[in-house]
Amino acid sequence: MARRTTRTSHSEPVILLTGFEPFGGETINPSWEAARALHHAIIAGHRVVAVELPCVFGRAAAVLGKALRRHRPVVTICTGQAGGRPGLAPERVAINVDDARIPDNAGAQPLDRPIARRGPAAYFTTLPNKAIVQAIRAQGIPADLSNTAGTFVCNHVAYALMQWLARSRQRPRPRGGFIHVPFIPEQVAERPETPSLPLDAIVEGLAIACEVAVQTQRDAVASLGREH
Ligand code: PCA
Repeated sequence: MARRTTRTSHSEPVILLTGFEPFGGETINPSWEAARALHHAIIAGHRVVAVELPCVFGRAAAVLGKALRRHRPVVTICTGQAGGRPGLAPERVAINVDDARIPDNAGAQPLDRPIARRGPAAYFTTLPNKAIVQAIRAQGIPADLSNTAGTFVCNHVAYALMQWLARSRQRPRPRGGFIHVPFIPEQVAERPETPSLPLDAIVEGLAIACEVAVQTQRDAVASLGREH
């Protein structure tokens, strides 16, 4: 179990942990519920600061940018809901496209639009994703490496985060990435065939991710790839 206390002297280096507001007709977003449960936790000598992001293209990246400037985190983990996934899923990559299947919470539905006109096609995230998956699984919580964060607001935020980190002059170089989380049981009460994970397990999984992220410089070598 990731050891955490809640002492809040403000001298520790910061882990920024973001979650999203509800979207797509849901009344709750487990990513924010889990992130806020860890607000002010002390994990491996680092203080967690949780920030809620709007599920809105552009504005979500702006709120994230403000939090990055304010807190100067050494590690940033953005999280979002991925309904239908069975476990926590660190994302390997963020791609330079907004292509929304549904409108965001401000009614915008960009199609095939680059996030950054002159930006690279994609960024790899810089968390030790495989070590995180292994450590979460070791606590009996389902997790898997994901190779696509989709093309909605989560991917948009992951791309904005990685662009920010690539340009950062902070040293040592701050690291970051994105973790998708499943529904929690109350969201699937009427569709019990859809997978879910109790909120406590998601919170624990994210605490483990924070701990591994600050303690692991070089990712684990593990066979977590897939054919398709
Ligand atoms: N999930 C969405 C956006 C906000 C969230 O929690 C996504 O996966 O893009």
